[in-house]
Formats: sequence, structure tokens, C-alpha cells
Amino acid sequence: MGDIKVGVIGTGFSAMAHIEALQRVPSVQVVAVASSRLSHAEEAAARYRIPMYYGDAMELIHDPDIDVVHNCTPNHLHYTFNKAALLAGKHVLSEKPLSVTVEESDELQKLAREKGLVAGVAFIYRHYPLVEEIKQQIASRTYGKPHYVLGGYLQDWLLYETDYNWRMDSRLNGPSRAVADIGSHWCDTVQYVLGTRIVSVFADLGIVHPVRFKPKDEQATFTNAAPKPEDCERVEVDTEDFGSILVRFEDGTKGVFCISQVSPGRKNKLYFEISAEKGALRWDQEEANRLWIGSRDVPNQIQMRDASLMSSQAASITHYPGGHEEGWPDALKNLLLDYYSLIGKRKARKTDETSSKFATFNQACGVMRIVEAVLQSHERQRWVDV
Ligand code: NAI
Ligand code: SOE
Repeated sequence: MGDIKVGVIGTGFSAMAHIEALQRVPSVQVVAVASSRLSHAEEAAARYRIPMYYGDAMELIHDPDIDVVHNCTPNHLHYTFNKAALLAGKHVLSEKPLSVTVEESDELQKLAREKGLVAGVAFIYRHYPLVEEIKQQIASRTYGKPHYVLGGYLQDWLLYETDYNWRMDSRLNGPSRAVADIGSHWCDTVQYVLGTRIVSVFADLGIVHPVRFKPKDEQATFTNAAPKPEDCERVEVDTEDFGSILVRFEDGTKGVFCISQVSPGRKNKLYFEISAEKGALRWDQEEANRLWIGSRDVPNQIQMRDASLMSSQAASITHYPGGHEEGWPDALKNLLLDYYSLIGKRKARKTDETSSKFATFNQACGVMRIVEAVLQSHERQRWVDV
């Protein structure tokens, strides 16, 4: 059993993924789970053999046995639970976005720094082996200096007016939906890879369904079947379904990305293509084990994820031989291995903290500033500095 004791708040998609990934990290043990519904926490505890469960997240946060809190709740609860956990002296791994406003995120990153706690955000995509490989190739200038980046993050799960989720309610989600939910991942990943920050944005956002059908029964899902009108209420939606965003980076690189939760056939397509002096590199989350290398003078290449062909940094987060496909759950495992390695060093009072790769509260606060600048740019229809 691991000696770092973890409590997970939430029992939904993200929380279950965290619990499963935590079981792949040698030094930790999940000792408690909390949900707003006690029965959900009890079910999750039984399924994953977790000894404690709570119907109130604050009880988990104040459980003296717990060293680290994972906050896997809807966006509007990130600030409250992250803050309470830091004040209780717990390390925190929060789901993204860090909060729903820049002010809240700023307060959280300051608090984490003051308390000296390990505070990370689950920006998972930087933890894929081939994303790390691209980062290393860019840093070593294998293809020269980058000048242009394009890409996007496309999904289709909110295509129909009958697709509904708490993310449609801006009181629970915050003022930005597609940008904060998936655009935040794109910005974090590309900033990580390029090693430079987005400093200016020009955005054009859109809403396909200003009115959606919300199931009266909270547990119902209409993903595959058309709902009956009597089972729904019509609700107004004021957050974006899609958007196109021009970006400028601090080092002079320019770029563009699109985000959409209403693009048929695109399930979880986070992709980016970096053009540099002597070549281009492209990665697509839906084909995560392939790296496209574009050339002007020789045929283009596809590099498969294979530790023996990659940099030591990328090889170190590759766990299976080439051809044994790794994906989203493996990237989450990598994030946790990285995060808990730092907590382990703290426990052992080792001072070398420089090699951590996970997104800190400070970096996630920077992403919140981009999200806010995007909303302002769309409203004012002009460039906005981050
Ligand atoms: P979900 O709706 O599947 O789960 C939310 C969970 O929060 C539910 O179990 C609910 O019971 C719990 N909850 C709600 N209010 C609570 C309260 N007061 N106390 C305790 N628990 C409470 O939502 P999902 O998809 O898991 O999203 C949760 C968060 O995770 C979001 O912020 C989302 O952005 C993030 N997320 C991040 C991913 C990533 O790639 N890093 C992947 C999926 C989600
Ligand atoms: C829903 O859009 C979602 O689950 C996001 O919340 C995640 O962060 C993303 O990784 C996948 O899609």
C-alpha cells in the first residue's frame, strides 16, 4: 500500500478516471471519495475498495488522514473546494479550468504558493509521450525556429439541441464553455510544447443552440434517443458552442485554432501543427501514437511512438513497446506519476523540484487569463492582450 493518502471529490467521468489512474501509481492509496449524493460515494467506494466515503466534500477535505485532495467536481466548485483544501494544508490536484474567473484563480495560485503546497491542474494532454517528443524537438531546434502554429479541439457530443449537461448552465460552468472546457487544453498543450506564452488573441465565437432541451430527470441522458418534449424543459444557453481564435505568442510565433463541441464526427480531436524553418510537426489526440513530420525537400514521415526512437524525456513516459497503443488513461497516469513524484520528494525532504512537468496553479491561472481575453475579444471584436 502506498504511503501518500488521497481523497477524491466527485464520482463522475473525471473522478472515476482519476481513481483508476491513481491505482496505477505505486506510492499512493485512495482512502476516501466524496459526492454530493452519499449513495454515489458509497457505490464508488465499494467498486474501487475505498475505505471511506462522504456525502459532504468538506468532511473529506478535513479528514486528518488525507494528504492530497483531487477536485473532480463541476467548474463552479473548483474554487471553493481547492481553497478549503489548501487552507486545510492539503496538496491539491484540481480539474480544469482552475476556477471560473481570473480573480479566483489568482487567489488560489497565491494561496498555494504561500502555503508551500503542491498544487496542480489536470491539463492531461502535455503528458502524452509524442507531445513530449515534439516539445524536445522544438527546444533542440531540430527543425529550426517555429513561426506558425495551427490547430484546434473539436468534439460532437453537444451537436443536437437535445444534448444537455451541467456545462450548459453558466452558473455551474462559468461564463465560457467551449473555450474554457477544451480551448484551455489546447492553449496549455501548445504553450507547453512551444515553451512560450500566448500574449494576444482575436476571437469570434458562436452559439448553435441558444435554447436547449434539459431533461427534467437529472439522471436521464438523451445521448442516443430523441427525448419526449414532456420529459424536458426548454432552457436558454448563453455560452459558446464553437469559436475561431487568432493568437500571438511572446516569442513572435503566430497561430490560429478552432474549438467546437458541435462538429459531427469529431469526438475528441485536439490537434496542432507547428511549422518551423526546416520542417513541420503535427500531432492529433485521436491518433495519439503517430507524429507527422512534414518536409519540403524529402517525403513526409510518420513516426510511431516507440521509446527506442524518441528523446530520453519522451521515452521515460512511454510504458509499452511500440505498436501497443497508449492513450488518454495512460496520459493521466503520466500526469499522476509526475505529480506524486514531487510530493514524494517533498516527503523525503529532497530539494530538486525542477523536473516536474505538470501544470501548476500559476500556469493554469495564465490559461484562465487567455480564456477571459478570448471572451473580451469576441465581445469587442478586436485584439485583446492577455
Ligand atoms: P460529471 O458530471 O461526470 O461529474 C461531476 C461530479 O461532481 C459528480 O460525481 C457529482 O456528484 C460531483 N459533485 C457535484 N457537486 C458536488 C458537491 N457539492 N460535492 C461533491 N461532489 C459534487 O463531470 P465531469 O465530466 O467528471 O467533469 C468534472 C470536472 O472535470 C470538470 O471541471 C471538467 O472540466 C473536468 N474534466 C476534465 C477532464 C480532463 O481531461 N482533464 C476530463 C473530463 C472532465
Ligand atoms: C468534455 O468536453 C470533456 O470531457 C472535457 O471536460 C475534458 O476536459 C476533455 O478532455 C474531454 O472533453
